[in-house]
Amino acid sequence: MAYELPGLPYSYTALEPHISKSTLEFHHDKHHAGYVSKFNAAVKGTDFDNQPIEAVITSVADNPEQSGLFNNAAQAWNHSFYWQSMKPDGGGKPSGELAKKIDADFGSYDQFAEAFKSAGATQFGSGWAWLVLEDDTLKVTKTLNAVNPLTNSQVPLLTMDVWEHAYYLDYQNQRPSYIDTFLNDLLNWDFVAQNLAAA
Ligand code: MN3
Repeated sequence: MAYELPGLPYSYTALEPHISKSTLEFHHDKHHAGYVSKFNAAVKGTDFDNQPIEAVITSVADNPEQSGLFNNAAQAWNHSFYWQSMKPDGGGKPSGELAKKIDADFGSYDQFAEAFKSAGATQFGSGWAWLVLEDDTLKVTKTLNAVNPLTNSQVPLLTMDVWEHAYYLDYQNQRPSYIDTFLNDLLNWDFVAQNLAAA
């Protein structure tokens, strides 16, 4: 059964001026769509054909012979998760139970923000920054290329794409500016809270 490309959870102009319509059109309609169609082609006829995409990702993560299937499955999943990690008028500090959990596990919101910025800025080349839950504790991590926390038995709560295609049209080589904007204007804490509650 083919995995379907999910639509964006907002309009193509909804994140402007922070992320342009042009970026979302290329990023969703070309990059994300490309991963989805390559994943569907790679999984077709294999033992994984009818499995949930998360099961495919964790099953083939450690098998170098399945790297094509892994990379496209993980990138299809990562992008779906990334769209939901942003919202119009997002960003800033979380509230309620989530704010308390951030304070308890990082010391303060500012310490979380510094850790997240650093993860995104220091991921050399292409990859992702994440907020995850591991053994009931919040952690910030970064991953290379398509790798995601599902392969480390961590629960993903939030992600930020730091591949150049995520920000180059709007920020050129200024990755730190994109990261600041993600934290201040885009981050969807409702999605984080929902993932934490389900964990
Ligand atoms: Mn991307």
